[in-house]
Amino acid sequence: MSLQSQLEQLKEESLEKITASDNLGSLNDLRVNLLGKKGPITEVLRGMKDLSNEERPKVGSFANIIKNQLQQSIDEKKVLLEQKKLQEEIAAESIDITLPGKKITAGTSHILTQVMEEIEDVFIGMGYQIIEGREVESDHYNFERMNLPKDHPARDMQDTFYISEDILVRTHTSPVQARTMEQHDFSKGALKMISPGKVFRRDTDDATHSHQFHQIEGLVVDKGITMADLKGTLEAVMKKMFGENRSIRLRPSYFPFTEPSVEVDVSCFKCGGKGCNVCKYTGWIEILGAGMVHPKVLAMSGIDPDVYTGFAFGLGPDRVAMLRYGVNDIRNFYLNDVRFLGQFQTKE
Ligand code: 2U9
Repeated sequence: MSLQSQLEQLKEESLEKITASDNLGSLNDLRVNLLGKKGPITEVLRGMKDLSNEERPKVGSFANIIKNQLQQSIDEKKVLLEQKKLQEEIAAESIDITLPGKKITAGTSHILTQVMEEIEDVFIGMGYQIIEGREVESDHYNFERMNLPKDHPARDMQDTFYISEDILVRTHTSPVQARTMEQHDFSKGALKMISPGKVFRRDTDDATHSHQFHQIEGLVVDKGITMADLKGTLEAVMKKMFGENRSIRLRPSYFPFTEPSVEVDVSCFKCGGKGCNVCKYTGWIEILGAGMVHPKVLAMSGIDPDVYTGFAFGLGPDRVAMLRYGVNDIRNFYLNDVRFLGQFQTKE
């Protein structure tokens, strides 16, 4: 058999082996065996010494062509086998995208923050300013300016934590209103404000008392403000907070900083007034304290009570949240137990 035929046959056999190779390792072995120094092509070329000068270069170049063809075929096969290997690896490592993902629990704002912001929105809609003020106050603004002079019996109900003889943590948010009143420029219009925030009292904590709780107090001062404004405003607010079908009733009361003073009840949002566990079978829920700002309180803030009048009110967001969500212990709001707090997802 001529060398050329041998080479041709070798080529065919080698191509078959390359085609049959099914992994990169065996393909590499094949490359070393076929094209290496001890390979069959080199072996066949050893017989070239017996050829004529004319034949030798022809066979030589034919052998090179075959070597190049085999090299190319091996390279192509290598690419295929690498792709196949990659596919197998991907298949083995693949993620099942149909599996449910890990749930990320998003935080929520505290339920009291949610309730307070909702109430603030009602007042913003009615043109009120929101003023937060300070939590550490002076005896002067917290008590004196609210018509609670030293030794006034109502101070007993508002004992608090003292930083010094005259500096304390506020017992209500009223000092914010006293500070705002003395700054207000009535030539620019009525004073309409609410002050939401933390307040503190020296109380023994139980299901309905906490030494720290929240208030939202409101104040409107202008010429000609009457009890009718108080009633209309609070009725509108209660309807926005508890539903359009709500009504309110006023009962006489006493606060040192308002005269006359009233307690405000709202008809029960659960039973509509028929009587149920929420309203303790009375049909009414006690929700606000209010009154016309005491003339002395106006005067102490530099406002002439013969020219200006005002109404004020206070409500407890803790109580609103307890009623609305059926929370029977105020301390839940302050224990920071996420099993409790996590139940109140922020409404978007
Ligand atoms: C100024 C003048 C008067 C604020 C008022 C109440 C009645 C009241 C309580 C409700 C539940 C406090 O949160 S609570 O515990 N508040 O009953 N608050 S009138 O009167 C003011 C405030 C500021 C200058």
